[in-house]
Amino acid sequence: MERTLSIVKPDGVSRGLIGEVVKRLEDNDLRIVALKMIHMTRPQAEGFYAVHRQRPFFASLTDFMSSGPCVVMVLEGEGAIARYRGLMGATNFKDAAPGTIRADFATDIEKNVVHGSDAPETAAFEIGYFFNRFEIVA
Ligand code: 3AN
Repeated sequence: MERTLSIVKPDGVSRGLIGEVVKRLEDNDLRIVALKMIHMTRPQAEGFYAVHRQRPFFASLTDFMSSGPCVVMVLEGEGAIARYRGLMGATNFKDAAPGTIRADFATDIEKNVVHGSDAPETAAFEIGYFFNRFEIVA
């Protein structure tokens, strides 16, 4: 069993896509074991994306991620990290495979509806960033 962090980003929340994302998770056997809505401050978004601090899009990305509420979830399942990234599609929606969340809904490389952890180490950091162990169901 593997766990991964999923975020419905501010564009996904404001466009009414929470249910659409949740439906795809449930249909694909990614069990939601924690879920909440948050509105990050800019410093909180900067902490979350600290690995991207040197990237040219860091200021814009953290501005966007703190611009409105997000839904953060912990997903559990066999190969959850790769399977959820498969459902999300490529970072740039123009490269995302047909039928993926980003191909179907993203409008922009930055405003791309969802986030998912990319490796076990990042999943552990990202889950711990938002959830304590009492908030994750067994
Ligand atoms: P992913 O979310 O697909 O794992 P990362 O981790 O490379 O992608 O990038 C984190 C976030 O930064 C992306 N979800 C996207 O919002 C933003 N981003 C990535 N690359 C760019 C870019 N070239 N220009 C603007 N924003 C970007």
